[in-house]
Amino acid sequence: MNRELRKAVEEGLGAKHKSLPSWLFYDEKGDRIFQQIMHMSEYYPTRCEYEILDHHKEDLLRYFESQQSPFQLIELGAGDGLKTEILLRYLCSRHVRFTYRPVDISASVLEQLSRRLKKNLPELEIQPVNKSYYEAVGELHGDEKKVIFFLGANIGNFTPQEALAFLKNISVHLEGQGLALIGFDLKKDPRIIARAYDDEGGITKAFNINLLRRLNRELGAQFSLTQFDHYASYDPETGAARSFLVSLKDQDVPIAALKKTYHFAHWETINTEISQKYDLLMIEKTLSEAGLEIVDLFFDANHFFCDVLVKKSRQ
Ligand code: AVJ
Repeated sequence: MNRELRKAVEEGLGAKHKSLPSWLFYDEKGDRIFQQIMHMSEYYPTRCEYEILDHHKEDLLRYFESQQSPFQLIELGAGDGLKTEILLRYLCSRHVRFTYRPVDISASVLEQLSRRLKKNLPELEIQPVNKSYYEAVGELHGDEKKVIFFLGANIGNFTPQEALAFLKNISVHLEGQGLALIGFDLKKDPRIIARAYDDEGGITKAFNINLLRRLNRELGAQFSLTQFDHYASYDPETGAARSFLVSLKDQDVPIAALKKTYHFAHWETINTEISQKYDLLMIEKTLSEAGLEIVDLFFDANHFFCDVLVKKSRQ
């Protein structure tokens, strides 16, 4: 983990336009701040997807059952799994035979999830996987039928090109009767999106700045947490919402574990996240290029968010 971390930081801060990968957000404190984000009034995606899963649980069950159980329900980037719990509860109440395999890069969030589910749904068979989803997808095998969940607009952290590559990889693992349910955050009033990534209460700012605190702790970096600000932008043409840390002065920051010092010019930025928004045309095009066929589309009442059920296309 530490090697990966060092490599990511070295690459990102060594680039002409500095960046840090968004998986760095999720240390213990970052997990907690993200849970706060999910409860913010400005952050609509969680509520929308909650609504979708709740309203369409019968439909989803029908699709899952049309193939014979038992199946593996693999959730990539499960996080605290609160949304998925609605569906898990429903599947358990219907005595559907499946194993739930939540995959997450954060050990602490997985731990929390497993503990809660063991208590709330003792009959659920659960096998947590503490890995990045790249690793987890690479290790998918076996003949057992798979239903892959990639919810919460996690796919938005990829650029559209990266998303395509990732989906191609998923399609390889849907051989046979596999299904995948993928969450896409949709283009909407740009002001609503802008607010979701720059809330009044400064929680998203704290989330972004926490990344520097993590580098201070884990790599012996000396970032001053007050000398960087949070800035979020949304481009309604491309659908890219992007987050930055902005250097508030000309400064040099040593990072002990890398034996390097990085220079930040006044107003220089570090791009820390992309949260890509899609329209239906982009979704259809991306999925079909990835070799996936749409089985069904589920929306919330506002059409802010969309969960798409796909299978591998024939041919
Ligand atoms: C967890 C990637 C879905 O991009 O909306 C929330 C993370 N970042 N606020 C998103 C996030 C800032 C979130 N995802």
